[in-house]
Amino acid sequence: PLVRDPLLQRLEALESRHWYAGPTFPSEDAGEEAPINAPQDLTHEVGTRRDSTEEEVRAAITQAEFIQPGWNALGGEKRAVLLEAAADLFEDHMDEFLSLCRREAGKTVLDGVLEVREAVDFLRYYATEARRQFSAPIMLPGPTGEENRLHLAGRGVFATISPWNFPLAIFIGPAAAAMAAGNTVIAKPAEQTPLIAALAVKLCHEAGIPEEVFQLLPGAGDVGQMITGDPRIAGVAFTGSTETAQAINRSLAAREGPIATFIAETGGQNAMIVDSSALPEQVARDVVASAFQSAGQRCSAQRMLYIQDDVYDDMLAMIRGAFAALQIGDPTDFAIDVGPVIDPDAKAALERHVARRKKAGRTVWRRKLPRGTANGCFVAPTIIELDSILDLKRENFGPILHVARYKADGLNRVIADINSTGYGLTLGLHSRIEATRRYVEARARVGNFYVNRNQIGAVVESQPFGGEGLSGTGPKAGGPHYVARFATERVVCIDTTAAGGNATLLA
Ligand code: UN1
Repeated sequence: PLVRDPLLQRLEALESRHWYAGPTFPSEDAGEEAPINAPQDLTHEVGTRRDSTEEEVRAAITQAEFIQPGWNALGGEKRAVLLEAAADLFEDHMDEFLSLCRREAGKTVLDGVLEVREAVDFLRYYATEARRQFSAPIMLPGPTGEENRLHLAGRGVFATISPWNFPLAIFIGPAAAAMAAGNTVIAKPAEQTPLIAALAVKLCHEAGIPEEVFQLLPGAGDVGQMITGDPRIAGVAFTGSTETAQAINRSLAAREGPIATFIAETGGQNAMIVDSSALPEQVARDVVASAFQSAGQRCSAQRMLYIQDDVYDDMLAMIRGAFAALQIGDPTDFAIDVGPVIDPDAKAALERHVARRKKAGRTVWRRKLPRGTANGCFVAPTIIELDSILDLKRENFGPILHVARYKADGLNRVIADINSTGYGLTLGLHSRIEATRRYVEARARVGNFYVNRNQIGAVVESQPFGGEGLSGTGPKAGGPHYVARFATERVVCIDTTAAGGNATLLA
C-alpha cells in the first residue's frame, strides 16, 4: 500500500524484539529457558520463558508474607495512587502490549486494543474501589460509650493464576483487585503467555508498587501446584478451565493450615436464543461476533445457537452469509477477523470435535483456510447442526458454533436444557417480545444475560462479568463486590468511657 498505517509501522519495528519472562527474584541456579512461539507461525520465536523453581516459589511467598502487613497498612488511598500510576504506564506502553498481544497470543489488532483498554480499566476501577472501601472504616451502631468499627483488610498473600486468552486483562485484573484490598500477590501467568505478564509486572514496579508486593512466577501447572499447595497462601484467584478450578479447589481443601479463599472464573456452554420476532441482520452480526471474534477463545463466547423453527432456514442463511465473509489469517494483518487458536493441542482438540460430529452424520459447514496458514495453529471456522445443547459434553474453546432449532412452544425445554448443562456464564436472547425477555430472564441461571446484542465483551463497571455453577464462584470481575472478596473483615470494639470495661461492669 502507498500509505502505511503509523501504528502498523510502529508494531513492525517491535517485531524483532526478543522478550523474556522469569521469576521476579531469580535464584542463582536458574534452569532452562523454553521458547515462546507465535501461534500464527510456530517458526517465529517471540521470546523465552524460564520456569520458577520450588526454591523460588518458597522464597517469593516468604518475601510476600513479610511485606504484606506494611502494604495493608498503607491504606486504600495510597494503594489507589500506585495502581493508577500503573494504569498510566500501561497506556504509555500500548504499542509493546499490542505487539505482544498479536505475536505471543495471536490476537487481532482489534482484540489487542480491547485487551489493553480492559487492563487499564481494571486498574483504574479497582483503584477507585480501594479508595471507596479501604480508606476509612465503617462506623457501626452501639450504645453510648462504645465505639465499633468495621475494617476491611488484606487476607495475606494471594495467588493469581491467569489464562492465556486474556493474557493482560485477566492477568492484571485479579492481581490489581488483590493488591487494592491490601494483599501481596504471587502471580502465575499461563505458560503460553508469560511475556506480556512480565511486561505488566515490570511496569507496575516502575509505577512504584514494591517488587515484593507483586511477584511473577512463570511456569506450568506444576508451578501452580507448588504455589497453591503452600499453606501460607491465603487465597487463590483462578481463571481458566472448570477442570483445573475443581482440581485447585480439591487441593486447597486437602491442605494443612488456614482455610483458603477461592475465587474461580471458569468455562461456559453459552447459548443464544433467537425467536421469530428477531431482526435478522442484527442477529447475523451478533452471532458472528459472539462465536468467532477472538477465534471463539473467550469463556463468554457463543457455543450454541437456538433458532425458532419458522425462521430457522432464513436466519441460518443470513448467518452463513456473514460467516462466509470472515477474513481468516495472520492477525498481524489489520483486515483479519479470525486468527489462530493458541497452540497445537488446542487445534487438535477442536479438530477431533469436528471430526466426531462429521462421523456422526451431522451437517457441518466449514470455511477453507487460506494459503499461508500452514505454519500456524489455525482452525477453520465451523458451524455444526445439532439437536440440542445436551449433545455437547464439554466446552469447545475455539471458532466452532453449534445450531439447533426449537418450536415456539418449546422455549421452556430450551431453557431447561441450557440450565441442565450446569454451566451458567453468558446467555444471549434476540427477541422483540418483552414477555419473552421476562420469561427467559426469570428462568435462566446465568451470570450475564444479553438481550438483542452480542454476548461477549463485558465492559468493566457497566457489565461486571462472571458465572455460576460450573462457570465459577463469583464475585463478578469489574463489579462493586469484587475487591471486597479479596479482603477479610475486622471489627474493633472500644469501650470509650473513662474507666473502660470496669465502669461497664460496675454500672
Ligand atoms: C474469559 O474469556 O476468560 O465478556 C472471560 C467477555 C470477557 C470474557 C472474559 N470479559 O467477553
